[in-house]
Amino acid sequence: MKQKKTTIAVIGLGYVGLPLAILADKKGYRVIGVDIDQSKVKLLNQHLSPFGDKKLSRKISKSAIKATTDFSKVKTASIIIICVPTPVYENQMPDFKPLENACKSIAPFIKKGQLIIIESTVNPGVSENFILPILEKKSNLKGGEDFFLAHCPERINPGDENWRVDNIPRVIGSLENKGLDLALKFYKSIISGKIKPMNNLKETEAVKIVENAFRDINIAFVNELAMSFSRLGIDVTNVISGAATKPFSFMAHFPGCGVGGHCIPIDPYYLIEYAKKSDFNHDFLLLARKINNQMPKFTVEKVLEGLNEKGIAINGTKIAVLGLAYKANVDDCRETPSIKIIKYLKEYGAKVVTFDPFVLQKSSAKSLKQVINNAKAIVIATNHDLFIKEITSDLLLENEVYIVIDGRNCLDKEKFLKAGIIYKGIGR
Ligand code: SAJ
Repeated sequence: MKQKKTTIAVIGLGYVGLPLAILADKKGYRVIGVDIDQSKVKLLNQHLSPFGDKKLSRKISKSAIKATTDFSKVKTASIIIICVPTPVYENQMPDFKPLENACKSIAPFIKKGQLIIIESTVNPGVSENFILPILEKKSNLKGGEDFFLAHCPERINPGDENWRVDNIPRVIGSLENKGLDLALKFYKSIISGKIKPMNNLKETEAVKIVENAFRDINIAFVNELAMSFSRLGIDVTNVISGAATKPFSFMAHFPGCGVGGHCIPIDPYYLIEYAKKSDFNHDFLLLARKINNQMPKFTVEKVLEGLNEKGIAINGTKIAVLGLAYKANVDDCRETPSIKIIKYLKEYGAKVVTFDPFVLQKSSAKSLKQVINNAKAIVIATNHDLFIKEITSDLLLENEVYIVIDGRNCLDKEKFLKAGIIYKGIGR
């Protein structure tokens, strides 16, 4: 007799929820995907990807995920996994509205014995003090007894082919042991990476914030070095590569035109704001954020320097910004530094044109040739493989472009300098 498939419901079919839903489907679960975006649901039920990711499209075409906007469908699931975004407002305060709405939408349909897992990134205390009361109130059930609540912070790394949702190690915490056991059993059934049980929800919530704040402060460290070494005439990327020969106690990070994405520039603010409630100021985390937020302006200063060396005023001059996505070879523009670079250039009166092969719908030019045509300077804001391959000194000279600002230090500086092109990197 064929064993009945366990049904799981994934709430939020974005960069986190969709890969998880596809993986669970592949591992033999019956998967219901719930999203508020009707167009995304329609595409998925036609086995089409709502994202540009070709690999994901192929996996979707082979999956049996049932997508819906109807939250009542979660009542048939044994496990409900919430993977909705947790952005920050303009003032960097955490915006829990998507998470609150998701919890309020599923709560009326929670059944006894169900396990609810939060994958969204939240600061310590949110699962117990914010999410649990919503679930209990709207379901008239008791968390930890009638239903179980666990937290397993997402660790998706968009574009990474080595570390994927099926093999990235995870941490899990819960209100109590039964929930922890159920969650461990689920994740061990779909993930080959190590699954580490934590002592409680707060520790688990803190893990994700700490791992991303770690990255943010390390990027800020090299960004500050870049601004300092830029004045000292020292190539910071060579120095970092030298330091990286030390086989222990050093982890290379690299300076750039800014820190984007849905995790790194956002997660530290969760801890900064939460700690304030206990009258503690994370001065160091905040300083790192300020340094990283300076980088788009620093990049535009390099544009001004380059134009100045050619005696060109920026006002009315065409500047090509290459790259809108926040990191290489993805189409995600959340918190992308490019937006600030474009804003500052426009404030100086530049005529800005943009091109990103992964984000064509937002690009003002539709090809590399078009964006470079008649530009007096180009700014590499995203180190897409295409740019590294196609942006050569010959191409620039053919188009009479004599200034290149390499916001990701991804081009061969020496080649451009030899060709008589003004090359300015970030700290090199
Ligand atoms: N960046 C730098 N210098 C660096 C590394 C990154 O300026 O040395 C910039 C990138 O250009 C980008 C931003 O920082 O604008 C974020 O880059 P990222 O490589 O950290 O990419 P993310 O945002 O996709 O980070 C994810 C995170 N994964 C999760 O949150 C689950 C992060 O924890 C990972 O450390 C990161 O991938 C990774 O290691 O690639």
